[in-house]
Amino acid sequence: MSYDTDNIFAKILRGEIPSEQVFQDDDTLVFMDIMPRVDGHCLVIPKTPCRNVLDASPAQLAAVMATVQRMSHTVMAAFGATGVTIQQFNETDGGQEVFHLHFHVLPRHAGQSMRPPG
Ligand code: IU
Repeated sequence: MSYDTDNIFAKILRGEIPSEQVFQDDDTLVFMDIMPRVDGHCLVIPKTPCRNVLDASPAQLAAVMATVQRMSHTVMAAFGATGVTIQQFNETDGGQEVFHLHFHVLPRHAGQSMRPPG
């Protein structure tokens, strides 16, 4: 499958549409999900084009996962969470809606249910 340079996260990376950015390094960007399923729900993406895990290089996966781990600690501390859910979807039939690789990082609390998508 190909990479669509007009996907919404590519536009965020180019600064063409706004996002609430909370962290970046040379290889990755983190911003808050616009439809958060829990408080503190953020998304970690690579800065380079990549459709999803099926399309990712080992270097992209390594960079993104390092940031996922870092942000897991950050949002757990920031939101007083006692756990973290990490979600990731691939292709339409796998639940993917935006076709630029991203990991959801969701800080969690005891007994807390997640709001449904959208
Ligand atoms: P996916 O199923 O993991 O591909 O869902 C995409 C996510 O991107 C979903 O949680 C949206 O709320 C989120 N999102 C966003 O944060 N900013 C946007 O402009 C758009 C979607 I469009």
